[in-house]
Amino acid sequence: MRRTETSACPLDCPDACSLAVVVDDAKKDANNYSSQLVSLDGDHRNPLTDGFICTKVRSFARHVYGDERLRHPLVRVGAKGEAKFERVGWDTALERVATELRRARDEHGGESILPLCYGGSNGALTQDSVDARLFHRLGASRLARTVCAAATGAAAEGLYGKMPGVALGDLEHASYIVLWGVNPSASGIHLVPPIQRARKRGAKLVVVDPRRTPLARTADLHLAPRPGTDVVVALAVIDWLFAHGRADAAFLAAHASGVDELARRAARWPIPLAAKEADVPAELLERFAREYADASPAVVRCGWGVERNRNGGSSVAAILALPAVAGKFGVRGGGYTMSNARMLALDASRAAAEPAPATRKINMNLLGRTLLASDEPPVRVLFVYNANPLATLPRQDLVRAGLAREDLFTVVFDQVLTDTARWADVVLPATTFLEHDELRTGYGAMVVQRSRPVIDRVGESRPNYEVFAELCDRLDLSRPSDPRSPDELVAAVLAASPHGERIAAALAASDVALPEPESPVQFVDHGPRTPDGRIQLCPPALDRAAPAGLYGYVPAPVDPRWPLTLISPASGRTISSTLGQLVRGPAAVVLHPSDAASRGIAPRDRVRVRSEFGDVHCVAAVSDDVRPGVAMLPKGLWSRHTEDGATANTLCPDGLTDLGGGATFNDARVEVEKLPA
Ligand SMILES: Nc1nc2c(c(=O)[nH]1)N[C@H]1C(S)=C(S)[C@@H](COP(=O)(O)OP(=O)(O)OC[C@H]3O[C@@H](n4cnc5c(=O)[nH]c(N)nc54)[C@H](O)[C@@H]3O)O[C@H]1N2
Ligand SMILES: Nc1nc2c(c(=O)[nH]1)N[C@H]1C(S)=C(S)[C@@H](COP(=O)(O)OP(=O)(O)OC[C@H]3O[C@@H](n4cnc5c(=O)[nH]c(N)nc54)[C@H](O)[C@@H]3O)O[C@H]1N2
Ligand SMILES: [Mo]
Repeated sequence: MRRTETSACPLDCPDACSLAVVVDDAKKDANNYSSQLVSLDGDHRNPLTDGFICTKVRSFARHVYGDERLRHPLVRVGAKGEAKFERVGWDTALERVATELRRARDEHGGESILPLCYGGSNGALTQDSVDARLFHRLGASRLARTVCAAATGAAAEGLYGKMPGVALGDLEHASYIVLWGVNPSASGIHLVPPIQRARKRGAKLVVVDPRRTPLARTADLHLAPRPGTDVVVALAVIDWLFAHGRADAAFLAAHASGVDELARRAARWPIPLAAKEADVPAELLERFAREYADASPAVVRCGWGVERNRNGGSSVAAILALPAVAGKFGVRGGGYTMSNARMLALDASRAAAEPAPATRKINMNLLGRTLLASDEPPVRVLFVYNANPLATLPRQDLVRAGLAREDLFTVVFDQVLTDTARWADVVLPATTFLEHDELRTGYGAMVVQRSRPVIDRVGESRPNYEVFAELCDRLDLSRPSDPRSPDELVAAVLAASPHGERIAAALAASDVALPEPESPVQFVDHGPRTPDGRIQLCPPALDRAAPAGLYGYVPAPVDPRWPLTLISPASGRTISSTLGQLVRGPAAVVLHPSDAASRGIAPRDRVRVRSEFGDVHCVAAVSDDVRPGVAMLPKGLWSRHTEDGATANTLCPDGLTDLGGGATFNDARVEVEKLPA
C-alpha cells in the first residue's frame, strides 16, 4: 500500500526543501510491515521549495538502499585504510568505542579526543545536541568549524552583526541583481525562478565569477575577475561611488560608522588599477558601478566562492559594504543576502545540557597537520560524524597520513562507506533523515521544519541522538534530567532558541513554522545587530585580525612552476561529497582552450594536475567557460573518481583566510600536464 508522507531535506544547502515522500508498506507477513521509500519530490509547505527539488535528492532512494549503504557496525580487521572490516553487533562496537574514549581521557586527558563533525545534516537533532553532551562531558577538544562560511561569517557579522539577509524570494522585486561568487543553478536552485521573474519584468543581471556559470551565460554583464581579487573590484566600485558623488551621504551619516576610513582604503583602488589587477575590462567595471548606483531596488547575492582564498574575508566585507555606501537598503528587493537562518537560529545548547568546556580548539582546516603534530596531548581518538574529512578538507595528503597513524583510533559514523570510513577502526551505520526525527531550518529559507521517520530503518542503522546517548550511558555520563527522546530534544532546542516559543506554537499546528515577518526588508524590519546598532564599515576587530588589515589585498605569489589557479566549486551532482558514491567517474579538470592548447591537451586526454602538495590523475575537458589561467575540478569528488584516488583537495593548501580561519581551497596553484594515452 502506498502513502505520501511529508519530510524536510536537511542537506547543507540554503533551500531546506519541504518534501513529499511516497512510501510503500510492503506486507511481509500478517504482523510485519516494512515501509520503504519509493520516491520523493518537493512540495509547497516551504514556499521557497515551490514544488520542485534538485535531481540529486530526487534520486535519494539510491543513497538509502544502494550497495554503499552501511547496514551494520563494522570493526577493522585489515591494515589501516585497507577497508577490510568484520561485521559486529552494536553492543560490541559501542563497547569498543566507549573503551577507547575512556582510555584516551584517563591516560591522555579529554583533549586527546577530537570530534569531527560538519555539514552532513543541518538538523538540530543530529548536530550539537546529544553529540555535544557526550564530548562536553568528556572534556574533548573543540572543533573550530571553519571549512565553510568562516570568512563570510566574520565579515558579515563584523559589519552588520547577525542581520538577516534579503529573503531569497524577494529577489523577484529587484531591478538590479548582482550574483557575486555564487552559482545558484547548482548550489541553491530555488533562487533561479525569482531571478527569472525579475528579469521578465526588466531587471538586469550581473554575475561576478571567474567562470561563465549558467546564469552568467544569460547575464547582462559578466565580470570574470582573477580568483581572489574581488576585494579590489568591490573597493573600486566603492571608490567610484564616493568620487562621483553617488555615495548615499545621508544614509551613511544616519546608519554607519567608519565611512571615511572605508573611503580612504577604497581610494587605493581606482577603477583602472583595480581592473588591471583583477584582469577585467575597466569600462565594464565602470559600467557596473554606474548601473548599480542608478538602480533600485538593487540586491547583491554574495556567495561562498568569494571567500575561499587568502583575501576572502576582506573581499566579502567590501562586497557587503556596497549596499551601505550606495544606499540600497530600505526597499523590498534591495540590500544584500547571504544567510537568513539567523532569524530562526536554532540553539541546541539546552539539548546538549551544558555549554562546552574551555578546552583547546582545533581548526578543522588544519586536521592533517594536527593529527601529525607532536602537540600535547596528541589526538588519540578521532570521532568523525556528519562529515567526510578525507574528501572535503584541504591537504588531503596530510589528512590521509594522519588517518594512517597506528596509534590513532578512528570512529566513522556515517550512512555510507565514505573515503574516510575506509580508514576507520570502527564504522557505525547512521540512519538518513527519512529514518529519524529532525528539526531543521535552512540558511536561505525562512522556515523551521519538524520531520519524523517515514520509512523503516535500513539494516541496523541508528540515529545520532540514540548512538550518542548510548555512549553517554556506557561512559557513566548520562543524567536523569537529560532530554532524550526526539520530542524532549525538540522541546529543549526550542526552549533555548530566540523565537522558540513562537516556533513551538506554530509547530504544534503544523510541521512547518514560518516566522513573522516572512520576508523581512533590511532597515525596515531589521537593522544591524552590532553593539551600537550601526553598520561598522571598518570594525577595529576585523582590522586587527586581517594580516594586511581589513580591505587589504595580498596578491597570490607568482611561481612559474604553478601558472594556473585551481578552483573547486559546488557541482550539481553532489552536496559537498554527499551522494558522491552515485556519481560516475572519471572526473574532468576543465581548462580554457588557450591553456589547453599551449600544453598540447585535447578534450578527454589523460592528464596530471600537480600542485606543491600532490597530483591528481584525471581527464581533461576544454571550455572557455573558465577564464584563462583558471582550471576547475568540482568539490566533493571521491577517490574512485580519479585514476590515482586523489581529488582536488590533494591540491588545496591549508593556508587560512584573512578573517575567520577559513579554508583557502581556491588558492590552489597548479600545473596540468598531458599523460601518455
Ligand atoms: N548541488 C550542490 N549544492 C550545494 C552544495 C554542493 O556541493 N552541491 N554545497 C552547499 C554548500 S556546503 C555551500 S557552502 C554552498 C556553496 O555555494 P556557492 O556560494 O555557489 O559556492 P561555490 O560553489 O563554492 O562557488 C560559487 C562560485 O564562485 C566562483 N568563484 C570561485 N572563486 C571565486 C573568486 O575568487 N571570486 C568570485 N567572484 N567567484 C569565485 C565559482 O566559479 C563558483 O561559480 O552551496 C550549497 N549547495
Ligand atoms: N576542494 C574543495 N573542498 C571543499 C569545498 C570547496 O569549495 N572545495 N567546500 C567545502 C564546503 S563548502 C563544505 S560545507 C565542506 C563539507 O564537508 P563535509 O562536512 O565533510 O560534508 P560532506 O562531504 O557532505 O559529508 C557529510 C557526511 O555526513 C554524512 N551524514 C549525513 N547525515 C548524517 C547523519 O544524520 N548522521 C551521521 N552520522 N552522518 C550523516 C553523509 O553521509 C556524508 O558522508 O566541504 C568543503 N570541501
Ligand atoms: Mo559549505
